[in-house]
Amino acid sequence: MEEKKVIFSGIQPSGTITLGNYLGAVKNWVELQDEYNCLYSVVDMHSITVRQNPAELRKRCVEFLCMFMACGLDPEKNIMYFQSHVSAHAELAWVLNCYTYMGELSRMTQFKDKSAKHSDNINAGLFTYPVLMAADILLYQTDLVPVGVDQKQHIEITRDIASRFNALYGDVFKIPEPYIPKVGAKIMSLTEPTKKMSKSDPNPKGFISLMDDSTAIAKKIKGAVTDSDGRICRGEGKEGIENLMNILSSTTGESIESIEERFAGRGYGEFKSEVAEAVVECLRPVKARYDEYIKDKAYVESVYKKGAEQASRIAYKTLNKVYKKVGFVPRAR
Ligand code: ATP
Ligand code: LTN
Repeated sequence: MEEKKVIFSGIQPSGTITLGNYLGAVKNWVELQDEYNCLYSVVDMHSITVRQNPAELRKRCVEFLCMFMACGLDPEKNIMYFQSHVSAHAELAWVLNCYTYMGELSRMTQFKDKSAKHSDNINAGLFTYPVLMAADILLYQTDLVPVGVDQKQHIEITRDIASRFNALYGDVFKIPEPYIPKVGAKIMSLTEPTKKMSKSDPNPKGFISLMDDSTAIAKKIKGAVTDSDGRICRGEGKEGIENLMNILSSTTGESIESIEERFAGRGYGEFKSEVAEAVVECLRPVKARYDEYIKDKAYVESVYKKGAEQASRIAYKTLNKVYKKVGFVPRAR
């Protein structure tokens, strides 16, 4: 039988999962679970590159895992775990740090954005963030990395690091490909539609949290920034409307063309109501399942315990190979 291809992706437990994370990432992961061997990690180690409140971080990690399951990821079909529970991530990241250049890291746009945003805490972890991400991916001999378009540059640097290492030591790492959805790859902020919807946005009106109730969702969509042109179509200066069209399209499956046709000559009010309804309907079953999982502590624990065990087994195979290649003495048995 042909081996299934490997998928790896991660999400930082910062803030609350947004509609952007769902449509750009998690929703697509669900569609992959039968065809691929998938690993999904709550990347808690990445999240401390920005200061976190410890108690909140702990709580959020569990909430994120419950959210994965509520979105439809089946723990029997996917390996789900907390990054800090598989120490091979940190170990490989150290080695890869020694094969990554300051110059290439300083070109990362996420680093530039985050260091501008957190100018009081530009720590070395923020700078080497992409190296830890490369380790996440390369440990599992990953074929495909499903992410939103903002992460493409990080996949490229992962490929560069892996190729550099392979050129020196032979075929150690599989070279991964990004896997970016056609619609929903970049959901924009509702208040600033030229910026991506972000779960760490200090203004909650900018994003829809998967935890928001239907009234809050409707309110946020009705208040979404648009334009004064009055037409529901794509185009210059239409980022707000385009974003709502993308949201409608990815929540219902209707094509952008069909939305444009159907709403020709109709007003923004009517359009926004339909978008709000589509989002509420799309999130309703997710929320109901989430409420069940979050109550079942023992089950959730069993999921992340098993996930970390399964992930460790795979990860250490790669790490041992790497240690051998770079010349570390094998552990005495
Ligand atoms: P932060 O605001 O803390 O940087 P984020 O909301 O950008 O977080 P990440 O944890 O960085 O979320 O991303 C998790 C996944 O969700 C990634 O695959 C990312 O590409 C995707 N993603 C994040 N925001 C969006 C968005 N607005 N539209 C589509 N996909 C997104
Ligand atoms: N950097 C990503 C989160 C992330 C990730 C990964 C995604 C960490 N490790 C490995 C895919 C594969 C982000 O900020 N969205």
